[in-house]
Amino acid sequence: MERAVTKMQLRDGKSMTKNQRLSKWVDEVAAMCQPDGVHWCDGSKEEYQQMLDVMVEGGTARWLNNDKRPNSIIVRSDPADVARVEDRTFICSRTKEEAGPTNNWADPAEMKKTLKGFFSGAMKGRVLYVIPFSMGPVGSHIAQIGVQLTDSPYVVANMHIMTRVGKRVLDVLGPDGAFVQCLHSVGYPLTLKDGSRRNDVPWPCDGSNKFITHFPDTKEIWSYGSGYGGNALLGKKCFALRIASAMARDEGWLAEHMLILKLTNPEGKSKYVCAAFPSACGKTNLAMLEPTVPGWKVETIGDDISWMKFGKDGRLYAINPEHGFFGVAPGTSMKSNPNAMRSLSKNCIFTNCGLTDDGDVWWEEMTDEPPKHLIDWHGKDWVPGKEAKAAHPNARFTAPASQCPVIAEEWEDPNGVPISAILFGGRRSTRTPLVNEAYTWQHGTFLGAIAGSEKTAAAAGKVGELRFDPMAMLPFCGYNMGDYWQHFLNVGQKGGSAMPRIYFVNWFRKGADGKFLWPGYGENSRVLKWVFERVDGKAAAVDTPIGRLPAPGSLDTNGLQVSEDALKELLHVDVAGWTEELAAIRAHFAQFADRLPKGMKEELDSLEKRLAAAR
Ligand code: OXD
Ligand code: MN
Repeated sequence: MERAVTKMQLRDGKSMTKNQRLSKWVDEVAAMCQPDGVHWCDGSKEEYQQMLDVMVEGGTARWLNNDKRPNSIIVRSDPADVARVEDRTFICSRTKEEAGPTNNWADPAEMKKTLKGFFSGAMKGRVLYVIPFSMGPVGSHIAQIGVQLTDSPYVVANMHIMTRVGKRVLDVLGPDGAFVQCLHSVGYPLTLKDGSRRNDVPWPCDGSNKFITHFPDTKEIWSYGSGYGGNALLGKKCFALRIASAMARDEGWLAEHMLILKLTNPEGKSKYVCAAFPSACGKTNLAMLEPTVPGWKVETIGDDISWMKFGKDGRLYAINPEHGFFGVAPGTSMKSNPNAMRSLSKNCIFTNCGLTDDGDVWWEEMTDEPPKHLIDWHGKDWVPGKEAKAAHPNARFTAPASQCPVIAEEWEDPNGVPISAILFGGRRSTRTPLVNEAYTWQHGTFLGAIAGSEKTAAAAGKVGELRFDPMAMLPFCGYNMGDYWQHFLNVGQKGGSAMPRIYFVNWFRKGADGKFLWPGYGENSRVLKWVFERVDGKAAAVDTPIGRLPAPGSLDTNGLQVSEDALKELLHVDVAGWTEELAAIRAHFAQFADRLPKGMKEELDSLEKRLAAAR
């Protein structure tokens, strides 16, 4: 296969910046990785189109039918490169303790030495792209700048959608502005160390040598061997969560794995809510929800990440650091998330989805009736009933956020939006009620710290066993989780009564028959309404050992197709079950030893006492 990239006009963009540190770093990386050329990205539409052409000409992508999905491509990855690789993800802080028991740690100097071996000559035969990007509206005081160096046109195109790229970012960076260094290579040089040459492949990667490494002390990311999603689009999980969480700890703000939504009541009053759920628990669906409660409106600010800083009024203001949606495709449909489907109508990148005979995409559950034939994500013929999936379960769409029909007009406000409530959630079939309000910020931090999901039959381990995923940050916290909880408590102390209220929600409780008790999706607006009215001091609640639950009649059930018994069960506090769970919480906390905040111990003891009193 000939390299289309040689036909590209490369831009020597050194003159685009006066930032010496940046120019020097690009030179150093070029000397180490030995690309054929260097291209500085200006972030223009033309450049984006050129990247798509490069991918199509090089065999990485193909155009979808322009009448059905204008200006959109489909890409198939190597089957050895389909998801984030948590076991190959490292936090290289000074000490192992700083990374904590929930992260893989590696010594920073050792890791750099190992990686230099892999990166040397890694870009031979390729172009090194320099991508200056802003996480958050360019110039916002909450935003941060990064520069990604990569040899992947797929990454360049995705970064164009997911972040704000180009010259305007360098202008804000100025001669001595700070930026996060994000170095990436797919790890597939076209000239090998012994001098032999090889042809390019549609999805170059190094399937057996992946390293997703973070250096929080020097604010660097080095990612090698994978071209997929969170491993390769370094602005997202690597920067906006792992590195940013460590920056937030040092600087007194919050970098969270949370959607941001705007909720408006029938009187036209709006509040902003953040919500953290583990991956694949419906964050994108909640962020774009169509309420079933008449007169209420949900609009989207972000679907995955929230950066929050204190405003002059002492409240927490959030921005969405991203510029697009990198969502899981399977399961997304006009039923589960019509606004996501509408966001995908054009200008999108689809990865590992099925390709229909009329040149469109399809994935499991997209429509009730599957197409009669398609080409699956492996490039093979697929017909309904075939055991193999048409789309990989982690198939993704990359879509500009501006295409979402319910994007809030203030989604790019550089000052962010003031947050009234934070929801934590997980996937629990028992015990955890539909909604539960924390008594205090400290109690809410505790509820976030014990968030988790039950293992399903598909995963290793005992079915029903709880996997704690504190604040949905387990794979994304860039430092010791115990210190992270302490930071959460410190921020709460600083904000005092101006802090958002904290809630725990669970859409996944099941009845004795094993069926979900709550219909979810648009009906979740009933819970959002209760939260809104609690913050407004209008909805009533009852105190229980685990927190404040909706008082009888305070949750709007008008028109809801759920039986009285199911509702009772959804709001029932299972004192015996929670008492049983205390041991698991103690064991979860014990791993943090002396880094477990005193406030967390206090909350656990108080919970135990309240449960004992209720027995
Ligand atoms: C994501 C994730 O891709 O959480 O957003 O895995
Ligand atoms: Mn996520």
